[in-house]
Amino acid sequence: MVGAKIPTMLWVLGVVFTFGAAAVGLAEANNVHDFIIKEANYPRLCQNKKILTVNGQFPGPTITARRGDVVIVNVINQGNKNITIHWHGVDQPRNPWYDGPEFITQCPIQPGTNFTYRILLSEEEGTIWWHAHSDFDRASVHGAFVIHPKNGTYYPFKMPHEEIPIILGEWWKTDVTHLLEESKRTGGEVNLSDANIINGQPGDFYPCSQSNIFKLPVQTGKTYLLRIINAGLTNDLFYGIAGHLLTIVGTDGRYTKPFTVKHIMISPGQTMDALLEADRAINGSSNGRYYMAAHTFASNPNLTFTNSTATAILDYVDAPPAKRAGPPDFPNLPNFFDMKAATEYTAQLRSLASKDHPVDVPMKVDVPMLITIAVNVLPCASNETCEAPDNTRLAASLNNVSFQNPSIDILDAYAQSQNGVYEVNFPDKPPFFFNFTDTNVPKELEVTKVGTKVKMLNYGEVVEVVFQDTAINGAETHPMHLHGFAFYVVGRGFGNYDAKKDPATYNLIDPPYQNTVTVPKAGWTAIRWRASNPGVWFMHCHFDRHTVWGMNTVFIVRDGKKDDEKMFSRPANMPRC
Ligand SMILES: [Cu+2]
Repeated sequence: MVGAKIPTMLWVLGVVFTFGAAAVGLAEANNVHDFIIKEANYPRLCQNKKILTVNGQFPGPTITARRGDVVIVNVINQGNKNITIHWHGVDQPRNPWYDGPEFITQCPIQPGTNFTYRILLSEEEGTIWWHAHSDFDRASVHGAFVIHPKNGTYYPFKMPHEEIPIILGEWWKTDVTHLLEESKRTGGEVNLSDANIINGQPGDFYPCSQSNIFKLPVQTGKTYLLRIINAGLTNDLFYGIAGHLLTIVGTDGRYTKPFTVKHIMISPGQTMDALLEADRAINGSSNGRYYMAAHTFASNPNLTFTNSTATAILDYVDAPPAKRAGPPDFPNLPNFFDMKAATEYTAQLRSLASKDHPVDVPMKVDVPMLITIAVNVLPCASNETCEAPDNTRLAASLNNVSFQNPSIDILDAYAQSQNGVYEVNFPDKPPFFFNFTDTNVPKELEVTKVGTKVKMLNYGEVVEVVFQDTAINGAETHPMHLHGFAFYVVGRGFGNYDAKKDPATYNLIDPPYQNTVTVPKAGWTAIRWRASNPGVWFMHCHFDRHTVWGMNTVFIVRDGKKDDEKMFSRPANMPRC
């Protein structure tokens, strides 16, 4: 029944399906977690606030696993609202049932009920993360997901002394559920966060925050692996550490060719693995204490943005005590609008492409798609007043379709061949061609169509998506995230994509392999992947307000012919809508 060629992970799964949940394979025994969703009090910025948490922790607990493991997470919803959890960066081969986005692959987990996720790791190695995939719950329900090499294999770089998750995020004084409801009611912009944060803390430049600033104790001569995650809802971020360089060795759960920088730019949804050499105990002006800092990269200067600088402290525990009194040195971060710094950083990302970590870039494309990205408006209903310009309601679209969540999940509708839940006509190209990135966009292009349209793919087809940003309502970067796959980022540029000229500039040798790509402001990005993962897979902007406005679509990958090319059948415990 199970052939020798099938990877271990599938073998474990075979055992589970054959003998039922009681016969949990050995690989799973030590990889079971209970995630209790509950409210907890967190004082920040001189105010007490109730936030939704996992196990009362903020940021949430780190999951640690090895490459190829099966990880089980029991989610017990003791909160007061519906929730789902997504395992961001896990391909979940054949296993969309446990991917998490609400109304895409499951109905939400209702208060007072439980749901057990079975997370199938395959080729991921490095840092990924997990987060809520319902409403704005991700603001406080998130954590690191660290995947170590298999037993007997090692990092393709020097073994670090310690590994530290650095989770960048945002803090709102207001309740994020209220924030979302207000923006839906008014149709206007979502209110800005009150601070950027590092590991849950805004740091020294915020009132009532100094005593709880995150401190990273280091020893001279040791190497540290920072697992940096942007868990924020809204902000691309610059991040750096005073007096220290960062050597980037991975992104999105894959290794990169190492490169050394003073600072990084990281978009919501992305992860960056950075080696830090602790070699400056006595060289800085404060002797042994250095700020790490993060602030917003604002690609659209016409939008207001969180102009907060979050700080934490790198603290040499072996620095001479008498000299440790002064304020820490502060890193030189690019300014808020420094497009050049952001672009130069991103351009350095390359796959490691070694013998042990080879690339497999598809050379032939079966399904070419050009997808325009836009922030749009919709008419305000006759009985309401809306806050977007000219009494309109903000929306967002891909190829001029603003995605509407269905009332039951698309995966269930697909698996049960239920009609009327979604349409299969998501367009392969935009409905009109215009000068996409010119700032004088015709007014009539601001309004979008709405619908629940998906793109059907055959098993194994190679897809190329060129994301094209548009200047409709202002150009800006968009971190586009694909579930179920990582993809090669083969090209990018500014202006309008030119199908005749631009493919000649592609990197098909060692392009970065990512799950969240930053599409440049008024520019384009080309990604390629092979659709060899049957199921229903969400694709969306990782700015959460754009997601709720509809900057999303869904790929449905049909089953292949062979048994191991088919989606697993529906687990019995799926929540009901
Ligand atoms: Cu976006």
